[in-house]
Amino acid sequence: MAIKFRGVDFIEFDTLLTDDERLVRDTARRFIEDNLIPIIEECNRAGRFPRELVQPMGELGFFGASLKGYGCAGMSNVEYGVVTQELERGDSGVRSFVSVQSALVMYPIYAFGSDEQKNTWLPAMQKGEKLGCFGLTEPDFGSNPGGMRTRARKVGNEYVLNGEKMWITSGSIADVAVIWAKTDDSNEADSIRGFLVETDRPGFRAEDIHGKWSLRASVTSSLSLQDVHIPAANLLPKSGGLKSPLMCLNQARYGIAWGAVGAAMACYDCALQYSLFRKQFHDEPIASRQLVQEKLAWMISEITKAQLLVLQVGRLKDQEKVKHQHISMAKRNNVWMALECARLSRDILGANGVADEYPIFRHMANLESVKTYEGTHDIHTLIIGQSVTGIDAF
Ligand code: TGC
Ligand code: FAD
Repeated sequence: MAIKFRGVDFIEFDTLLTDDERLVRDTARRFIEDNLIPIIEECNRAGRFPRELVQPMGELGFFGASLKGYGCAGMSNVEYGVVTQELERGDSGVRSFVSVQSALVMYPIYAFGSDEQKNTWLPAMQKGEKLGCFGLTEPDFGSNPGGMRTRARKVGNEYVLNGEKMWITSGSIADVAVIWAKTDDSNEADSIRGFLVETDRPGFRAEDIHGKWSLRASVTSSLSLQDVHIPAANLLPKSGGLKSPLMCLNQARYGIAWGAVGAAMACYDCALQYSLFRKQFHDEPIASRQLVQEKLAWMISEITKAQLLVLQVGRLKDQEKVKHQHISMAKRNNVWMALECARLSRDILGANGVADEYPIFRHMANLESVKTYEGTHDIHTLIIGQSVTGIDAF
């Protein structure tokens, strides 16, 4: 039984969006409906990233969408947000790919790069001709990236990089890796710097992580750098300190906060439609039962609150007033909300909820990763806690 997504808007949320924002949202929605929905279950089963969508997504301006110049679409943050919402309504792995390309690779080149680096990479990345990955996490340093062991040693006019990065989205399909490493030629506080490492350099290896039950349509790899020589000009000159990668994470976490709303909408709308045609007891739809209605009411209430939260964060971002703790609240709340919606929706579908004829279980499994990456749920709890108390409890 195919269920077609109808959109989710309980309190005329659309009236809070401008005409341009709705147009961007509707364009992304149509693209996902026509191009991703028909193939995503097959990709998920096969553990295949739908690479054929990269070029069309580039043509629609999805990569580096909120950057200005270099062929980028120059969207507002809210417009970029509604794009990530629709991407993740399709699949978190596809949204992940776009987040990494845009927020974690193009953004640091844009914010910390030299003119030459920007001209070399941004126009090609905007079109999807070149792909990127972001290497921060290491096998022993996930939530605490400041402890990283990867080192960049200055030797003449080169840097020599050594280290291991783990759980890197798009690692083995990337042309360039943004690698965060400690240097010995800066003071301790600023010693973490970003480097552009072309992935065909000798000593660079990317190996895919297999056996994931989550984000199966996304490539996840481990990276090994053994005496990788890069020109000193590959250093991102304006990067300095842990703050630099954290600034990139703010961009990506913001997109995730919108994306999670998309995943929740997909699950809720599917469960609502199913509950109206699935009949049990007295030949009546399960939607007529109070316990089922309670689940639907919970979901639509939480989705609505999440929409308002992320829209306000987006408006603040567009006014350059957003703080990183605002983004943490939106990421933490919205991903948690989406995972709860996925679990409740799965339950409403009964046995059908575990089949990939419906999108719900895939979203649920994907959201388990989304809850962990870009700062776990609990790390964002501590970021909010630090913000309101002034006390660091990490
Ligand atoms: P701490 O001493 O608190 O901070 C170091 C410096 O950074 C500043 N800062 C921030 N700046 C900008 N944005 C933020 N969000 C910032 N948070 C902190 C801070 O003010 C300080 O500045 P300064 O001038 O004093 O030097 O650092 P800490 O070592 O105590 O760690 C803080 C903590 C735990 C919040 C941080 O390390 C953290 O966020 N951990 C989570 C790690 C994480 O999110 N990793 C993500 C890896 S990438 C990924 O998952 C991609 S998934 C891809 C996909 O979407 O598919
Ligand atoms: P840990 O840090 O070991 O945490 C384990 C548990 O301990 C969590 O519940 C955590 O909340 C808790 N914990 C840790 N510290 C504290 C504390 N102080 N107080 C209370 N609880 C605490 N990284 C990249 O750099 N680039 C990528 O592209 C990327 N893509 C990813 C894709 C996928 C599919 C996944 C799953 C991860 C990806 N990551 C990426 C890594 C991701 O950012 C890390 O997994 C995440 O930051 C958590 O680190 P960890 O897995 O090492 O968990």
